Amino acid sequence: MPTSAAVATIAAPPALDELCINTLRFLAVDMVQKANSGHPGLPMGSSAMAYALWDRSLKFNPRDPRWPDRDRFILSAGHGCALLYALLHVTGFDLPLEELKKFRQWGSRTPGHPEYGKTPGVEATTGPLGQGLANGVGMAIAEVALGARFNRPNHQIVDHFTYVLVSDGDLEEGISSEAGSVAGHQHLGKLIVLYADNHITIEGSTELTFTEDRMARFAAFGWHVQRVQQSNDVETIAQALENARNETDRPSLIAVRTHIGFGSPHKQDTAAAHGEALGVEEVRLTKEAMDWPVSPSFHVPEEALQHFRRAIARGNDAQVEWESRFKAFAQEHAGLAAEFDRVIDRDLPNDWDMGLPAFTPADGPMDTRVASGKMIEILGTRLPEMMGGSADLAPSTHTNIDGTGNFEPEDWAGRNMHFGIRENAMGAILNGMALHSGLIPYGGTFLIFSDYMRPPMRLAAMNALPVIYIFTHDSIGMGEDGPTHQPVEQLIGLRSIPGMVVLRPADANETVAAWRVAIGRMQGPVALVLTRQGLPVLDLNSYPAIPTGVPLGGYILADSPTNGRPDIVLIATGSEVHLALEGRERLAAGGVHARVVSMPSTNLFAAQSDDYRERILPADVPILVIEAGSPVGWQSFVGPRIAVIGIDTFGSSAPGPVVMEHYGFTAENVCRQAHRVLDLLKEKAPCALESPQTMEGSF
Ligand SMILES: Cc1ncc(C[n+]2csc(CCOP(=O)(O)OP(=O)(O)O)c2C)c(N)n1
Repeated sequence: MPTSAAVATIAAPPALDELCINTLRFLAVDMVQKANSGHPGLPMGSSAMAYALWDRSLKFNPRDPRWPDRDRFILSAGHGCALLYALLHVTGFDLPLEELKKFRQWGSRTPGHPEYGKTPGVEATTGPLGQGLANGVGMAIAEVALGARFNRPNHQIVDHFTYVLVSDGDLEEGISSEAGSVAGHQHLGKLIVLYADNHITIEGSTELTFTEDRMARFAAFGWHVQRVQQSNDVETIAQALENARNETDRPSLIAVRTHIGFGSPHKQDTAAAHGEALGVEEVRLTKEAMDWPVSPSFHVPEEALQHFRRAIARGNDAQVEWESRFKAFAQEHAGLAAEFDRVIDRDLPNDWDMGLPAFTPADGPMDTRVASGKMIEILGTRLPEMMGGSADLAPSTHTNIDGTGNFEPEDWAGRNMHFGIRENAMGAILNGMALHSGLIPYGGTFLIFSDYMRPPMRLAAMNALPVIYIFTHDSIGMGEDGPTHQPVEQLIGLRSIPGMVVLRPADANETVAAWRVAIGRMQGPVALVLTRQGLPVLDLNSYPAIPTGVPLGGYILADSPTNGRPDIVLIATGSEVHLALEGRERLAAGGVHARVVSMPSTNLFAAQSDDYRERILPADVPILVIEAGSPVGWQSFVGPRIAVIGIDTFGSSAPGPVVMEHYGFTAENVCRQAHRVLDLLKEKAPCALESPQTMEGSF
């Protein structure tokens, strides 16, 4: 068990630095203690290196957290977010001390892990380890790509660094190797990673699990690597950061030998400091050992605050200086400057979707992946901010934009990205590109391998990031490769991610409409699910509802001959729509009037009004669903009236019972919903449940 004597062996920084570092440390300790929940260890050990970065070099403006040329900082080890919140508060972001006191409570701006969009200054939602590091790679890619497009001689308007703070867990996750390899290969010299090398994870020492030479591993990826032995040695850490910035050809990893729970007499250097409050007594002992007032808690010494708050003037100066440079740039390159503003705001040019192709049956049969490829060609030419590629499947996913060149170290202006066979990193890199802003990122692979990129897709949905996925080979219809490559449960899996829009178009014309939805969606990811096999092209003269129907998720493609009440509704998606049309004809021959509803997106359909959905799927008409995928999820459309108490949004950070109650998981709500269903059945009325927690017809 380490003692306070062990603490004393670690060199102390000069007085003001030490005061500032301890301010961060004890704010984090007090936040976790007050919430009685969270992770004090990493903040306590990493405060000095975070301070070295934020105080000495990070370019940011607390009063304008979205300023385009700010440095990006990602806390990949999101569990240590008390440190980030402390930094944001003391440097003057709009995060009052009161918010720190509400750490992990319902409705606060200090959730249990950093959430993009909830807290000013938080650049990415992190917590799932490894993702933040790969987000950083995506941000660094965005920086060089935008630099290549917009910078001109004497006008460096895109010129910032991306910093990431990682823990052991981040580097243990496989995604760190995928992303590290991409960063090294691409020579992303402005990516700088600080590693809290504290030798401890949840189960104990890293000796249990993590014994390779991490420095050698990243050096092998092509990184510049440095070690700092003294975790509190601000000057040496600042010097290492300076070295890293001067190393322009390689990304940098700086391993700082930190000590989890630094300063805690009984918990420093133990896993006990990782994931629970220190405890009232240990907080007292730690504060006493480090000469910090035991009370009041949340103590911020005036001298430290004044020092930290210099960040406001510094940040303002940096931004003003950049704005004057941007003005000079705009004077010389007016069109380019306007274009820069447009892409940073993710505005679209007025005519971006004018004159998109209308395919005819003579063009078919056509795989929807091929139709998508044609759209990428067209849209990629109109929208230079589109940038993406595939995880080594571009010839199959049709994701390249011809004539734009490859994104590679020799040509960062290239827009065709070769992610290599690294789906997880691809997803997280796309997220980083979207978080950076200025690009419309997209990435493709076979639908089956979307499983490999589910973690970043979930985060894209949570962060409402406009990322586009192109998933081809979308069903057993892809054929010979067999069950390892034939997706079954992936469709419902994707649909079940709150905020994800999945579109599975039925032909080339629905694919055009699907791309229009994807590009037009400013917030939130879209998955385009496409066939490998050729499909007949639906004639727009016979099926004029396609362009307006697809954005609604589901629409009547072909109705019963009388246009009256159908005997049955056939719902189909993607390639199975053609089967439904054929079935409808055969049924008609036997006197059965069938309506074909094409439903490229259950997510979009579920978001339509009850009235619209009722019109498409009348309550008392039987339904047959045809989709070459798992039937799970369709029941809520096709069964008798069903009410579900479930969750169709992401959760919230607060004590468990509070969260459950807010999401409707109470006995009272069970009774209320049961009575509503009973009443509805009695009335035989169409179901119109309105509670946000009641997912009638959702997935
Ligand atoms: C993908 C993923 N798996 C598991 C976890 C749960 N988890 C949170 S922190 C952690 C490891 C803690 O070790 P380390 O990364 O070294 O952080 P430290 O102990 O220094 O705080 C784990 C397994 C997670 N957040 N993300």
